[in-house]
Order: sequence, then structure tokens, then C-alpha cells
Amino acid sequence: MLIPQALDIQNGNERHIARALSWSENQHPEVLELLKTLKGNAQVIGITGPPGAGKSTLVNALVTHWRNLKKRVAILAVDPSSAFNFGSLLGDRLRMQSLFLNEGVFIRSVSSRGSLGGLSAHIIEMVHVLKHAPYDYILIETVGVGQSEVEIAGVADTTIVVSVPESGDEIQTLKSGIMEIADVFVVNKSDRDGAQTFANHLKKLAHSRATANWESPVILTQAVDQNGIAELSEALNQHGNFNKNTNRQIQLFAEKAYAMIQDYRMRDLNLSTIISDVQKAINENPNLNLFEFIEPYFRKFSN
Ligand SMILES: Nc1nc2c(ncn2[C@@H]2O[C@H](COP(=O)(O)OP(=O)(O)OP(=O)(O)O)[C@@H](O)[C@H]2O)c(=O)[nH]1
Ligand SMILES: [Mg+2]
Repeated sequence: MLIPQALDIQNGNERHIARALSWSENQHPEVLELLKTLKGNAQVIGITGPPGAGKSTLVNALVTHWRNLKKRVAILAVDPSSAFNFGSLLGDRLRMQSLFLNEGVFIRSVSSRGSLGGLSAHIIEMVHVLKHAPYDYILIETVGVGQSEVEIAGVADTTIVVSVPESGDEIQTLKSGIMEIADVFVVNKSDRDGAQTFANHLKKLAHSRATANWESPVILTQAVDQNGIAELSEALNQHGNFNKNTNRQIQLFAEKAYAMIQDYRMRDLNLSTIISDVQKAINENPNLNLFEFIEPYFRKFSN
């Protein structure tokens, strides 16, 4: 079995990169030792938005743009766990095949499995591996259903929220949560009616919640025709530079640390073990007290 080496990852050896990513996904006992030796500061860009908004097309367009500039890109495609989206995922695989053939582009699908309402620990680890590898940008694409889009905001340095002009209800959806996570707004399919009006609405919203340091720009794109992509890339670079100089970095680091601590603490604990513990305890004491029962687990955590 190949043991992933930091130096090989740094040199861009895809077998070593892939193996290290598998170590994270499978919670290999030595993954922590490996991760401790890795470092890097490529910009991590999350891209989210409702199904069909054009996220995958945008990823394709951005990668095309960056490859023309000789930039190297890694893509993590976060699989929605529900069967409902399976069809679109297969479509993505087919479309992404042209990227696969492109040297300097690395693509990996990951599941969005099991996180406790927080960040998915294995995705944080996988991003850490990819940062050590020689990529200029790391893109994470999620399907915007459920909470995966909010999770991604904690992993990404820069979050793009993609929407499309046609639905007036869209603004309502954006207001209810995912608005907060956008560092850059994209109005894709801007070839359609109402794109400019919709973008103006978004601009007002973005302005109303701007900080002294950053107001999320609204970029109109036509991903299928590569329109607006250079402008989007420029906005991403600007946000990347802005990020280096603010408290936001501390906030992001702390959120990731919190998610990882939570994950590692819970690792040797699962519901089926607890069920069998409860069975034993109830046999001994039919009036088992819940809080007496859980206390030993806390003690286990605190050493
Ligand atoms: N008219 C128009 N169509 C576009 C544009 N960008 C993407 N599309 C089309 O919109 C459809 C959905 O695009 P995808 O890139 O698969 O969207 P997605 O957000 O990745 O979709 P899911 O992965 O299912 O959430 C495809 O048929 C694209 O060709 C655009 O700028 N204009
Ligand atoms: Mg897609």
C-alpha cells in the first residue's frame, strides 16, 4: 500500500495526493501525523447556489480561464448525499471529463456525509492536503440544498453564491441565510430577461450589509459563453488579497479548529456503541438516570 509522502504531495504527484485524500475520507489512524506536516496557502473558493443555476458550468469556465493563465486548479465536488440529485451528478461527471484530460487540473468527488450541523471534518482535511500540493486555486462546488452551502462557507476563504435572474422569489431565498455567506455574488444566465434588474436588487442588498472593508460585488456572467469570467476571476483575486489582512482569517481558523476538535473527540463514539452501553446499564439499573449515564463519557473527553 502506498504511504502518502509530504514531499510527493508538494511535487504534485497525483497518486500521493489521491492517497492522502483517501486517508482523510477513511479516517486512517495516521492521517493526523501526515496532516501536521502539510502546509500551504492557496485560495480556497466555495461555489454554491440552487440546482441548475450553472455552478458546474461556471467551474468549467473558471478553470478554462485559469488554465489559459497557466494556473493550476484542484476541484472538490461535494456529492449531495440524497438520491434526488444523482442524475445531475452523473451529468456533471460527463461534462467534467474534458477537464480531467487537462493537465494542471485535479478533480475529486467527496460525500457530504455526517457532520453535526457544523463543517464536514473530512472536507477540511482534504482541503488541507490540496493546499500542500502545487495548486493555485482550490474550488469546492456544492449543490445548494440543505445546509451544505453554509458549511462550505466555513471551509472556503471566498464563497461565491450563484443565482439566476428568472425567479423573483430568488431574492427571498437569498435573504433567508445564504445571503450572509456570499463574498461574491454571481448572476449567471445573464443572457436572460431581467438580469440587470435582478443584479441591481442584489447590489442594494450587498451594499446594505457591506463592512468597512468589503462589499460583495455582483458579477453578471454567461458561463456557457465564458462571458464575465475574467471579471469574476478578478473579484476572487481581490477578495483573496483582502482576506489576508483581516480578522476574518482568525474567525475562519477558529471555526475549522472547532469543527476538527468536535470531530476527533467524537470519533470513537457512535450510536450503536451507546445503545449497547445503555442496554447493559439498564439491566443493572432499570431506573437509569440519563445524566449519571452520560457523565463518564465527558470524563473520557477531558483527558
Ligand atoms: N442560457 C444559459 N444557460 C446556462 C448558462 N450557464 C449554464 N447554463 C445551462 O444551465 C444548465 C445547468 O447548468 P449546470 O452548470 O449543470 O448547473 P449546476 O448549478 O451545476 O446544477 P446542479 O449541479 O444540478 O445543481 C445547463 O444546461 C447549462 O448549459 C448561461 O450562462 N446561460
Ligand atoms: Mg453541478
